[in-house]
Amino acid sequence: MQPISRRRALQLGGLGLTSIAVGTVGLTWRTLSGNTPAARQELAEPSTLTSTEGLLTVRLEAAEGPVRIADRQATALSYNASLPGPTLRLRPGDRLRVQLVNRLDTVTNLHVHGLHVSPERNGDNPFVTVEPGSTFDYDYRLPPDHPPGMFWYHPHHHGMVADQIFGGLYGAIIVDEPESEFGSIPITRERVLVISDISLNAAGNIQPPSAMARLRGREGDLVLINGQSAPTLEAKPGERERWRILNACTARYLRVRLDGQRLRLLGIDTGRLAEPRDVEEILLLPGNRADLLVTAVQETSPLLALPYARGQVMGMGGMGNEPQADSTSESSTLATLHVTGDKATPLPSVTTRTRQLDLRGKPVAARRELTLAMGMGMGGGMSFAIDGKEFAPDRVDQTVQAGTIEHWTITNTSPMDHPIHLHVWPMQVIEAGGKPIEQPTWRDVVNVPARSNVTVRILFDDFTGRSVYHCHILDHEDLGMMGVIDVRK
Ligand SMILES: [Cu+2]
Repeated sequence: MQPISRRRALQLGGLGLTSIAVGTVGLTWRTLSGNTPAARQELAEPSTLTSTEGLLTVRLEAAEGPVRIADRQATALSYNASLPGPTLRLRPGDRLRVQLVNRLDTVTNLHVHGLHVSPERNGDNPFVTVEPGSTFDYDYRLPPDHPPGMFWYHPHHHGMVADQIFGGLYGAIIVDEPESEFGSIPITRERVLVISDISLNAAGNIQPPSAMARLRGREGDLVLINGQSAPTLEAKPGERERWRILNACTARYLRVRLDGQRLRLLGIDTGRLAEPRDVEEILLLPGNRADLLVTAVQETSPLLALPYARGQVMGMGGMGNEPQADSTSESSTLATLHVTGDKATPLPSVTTRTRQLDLRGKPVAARRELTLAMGMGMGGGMSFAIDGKEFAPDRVDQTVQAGTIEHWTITNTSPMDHPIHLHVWPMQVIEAGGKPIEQPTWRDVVNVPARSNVTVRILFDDFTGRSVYHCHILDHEDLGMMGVIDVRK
């Protein structure tokens, strides 16, 4: 039997079926997963695989099967039977070889999100198809000047992406600072925090989203951190931690707060800010990562994800059984940080400075205007398009000259925000809503707010080949909001 969704339950409640609805809703994975403080677990990290002598060779087996989620046995998708998959730790100049084994009953492939590597052949090629029961050998070569940061891997086969990531297929990649800079940030410890969301029914199986949830971009009713539900972290007063936070959610925007402690942002997505910046809140779009210094100050702080209003799917009255609700996520407690014990010996202060590349004022080879739109499609369904076209793998939408800088203005005519992601080449955001940004930021996922626009500059420095740009609300990408870029010599 299909368990009744909470919204559906509310509707049934309105029809006088409250007792039935409540009875069913009581039996979800979330309520079974013990939310009492005694049941809370310490945060555990995914296993880490580190390169040696410039090489990391990994076998990733994608399969459906038993896996621990929120401290119980569920049935989901995972790499190597763990959710998240192993963390891959690299240095600039390294070679990463991944043997992807597809034990799923659907096609898949692998994308290394944010890595600046070749998109051709068995590199970061989103056009590869790995059939069920077969394997594919990926070979990624990081340039010696690859920026440090947190990146991640996940499937990217068009039409399958949202289901496979929501189901549990993701893992972190960390590119450390080059040897010469290692140790430049004194810390007590480092933590990898992979945030994801999922919906499971009472039996612990994945709950597929409704048609309307796909249009909005599905948000799971469980928000996980390293596959756990609201775990605890401990630190001594004065300790300084480096947190690498990934938003691996399929569509959920995360407004992350940790009130009471001191937060300094080292970078978002790729590379580092010119210098650490004090922050109170970080907005992480789906796919974004934060490199954050946390200095323990106060006794206890919840790590919160506050609601973010992504807008509405308009003109969809009569579609599906659900009311026309907007896409504002609920507030959730991701974890709790307990600061206890004796005061730690103070660490040397952070003096790190980095020179950031600035593409403003540089010669631009081409200016492009891209338009993200939602509308009624041919068959009466909703269409998600870029420049009026849905994704077609054999059509090239943007041809770019390698070795040049381009200036892209991306306009969103729809009533929902869309986070735009370009593979391989990071974007420097220079304008938002037509106004220049004082301190331009480097991102590989950029928010294009509802009925607004952003302007970015992109350095197509070295790699050639075909790749993609798309909305990182992965249901929208699967529904067609993706284009093909071809960078040629
Ligand atoms: Cu979108």
